[in-house]
Amino acid sequence: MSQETDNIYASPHANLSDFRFDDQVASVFPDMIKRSVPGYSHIIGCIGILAEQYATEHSRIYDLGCSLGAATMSMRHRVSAPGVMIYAVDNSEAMLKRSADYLDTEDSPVPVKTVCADISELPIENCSFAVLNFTLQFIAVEKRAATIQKIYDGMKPGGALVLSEKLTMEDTRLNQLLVDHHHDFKRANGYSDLEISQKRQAIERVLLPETAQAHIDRLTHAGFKTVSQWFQSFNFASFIAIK
Ligand code: GEK
Repeated sequence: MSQETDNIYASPHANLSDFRFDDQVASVFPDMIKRSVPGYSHIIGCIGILAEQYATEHSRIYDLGCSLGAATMSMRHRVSAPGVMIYAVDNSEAMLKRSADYLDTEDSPVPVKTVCADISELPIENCSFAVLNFTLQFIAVEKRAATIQKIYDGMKPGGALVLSEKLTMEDTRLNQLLVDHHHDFKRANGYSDLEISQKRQAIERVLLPETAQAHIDRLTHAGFKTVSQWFQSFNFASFIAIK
């Protein structure tokens, strides 16, 4: 993976435009996400462990909003069921182009098909395991229920979805506390106050967090029988939903 340092917001931007997954972001993405999302590497490792458990013979795994393919690579290292194909999907051409560069360097018996598509419009079929690792938060709130429903409908009984998201807390004081601690985390990882505040402004109209309960309700309403939050670090969490 690229070792380029994220300094996109290090100097003042006169006109801050909305955050986009363009070539500049793709070129620093591994550094950006590790320094910005508490628990990211742990979640990526656990996604591989879960995929190994849930992937069944001749089924599909979907990595939805795959970016550079970190979750795909983690799953690829562990899945042993025969005939599994991983669909690594993203609507950013810049991300997908770089993901193909990384994935092609690996020799693995688990084939990966990269797909440039909007996940809210992608057909899902024969799925045993799906991953939405910090992706649903970028989809318009009114499209989220249909997206989750489509994943459920295309999933085999016993299959599972991992959904990781930045959260907002119902309690406004707790919410502010966790936002502050997240910024402490970023500062401890070398981001300046200017970088933190410019990134926040750039992303606030693009990344729309919801409460844990909103996610649990949506997953349950789609039909998932078992829904559980299995991870949280500050205001970042991950859920597993089993059909
Ligand atoms: C990881 N999962 O490293 N359709 C497809 N892709 C989308 C859409 C959409 N509608 N909206 C956003 N994306 C990755 C990290 S990053 C999270 C995911 C973050 C894509 C977008 O292009 C980007 O690559 C990804 O979702 C979100 O495990 O940057 O906070």
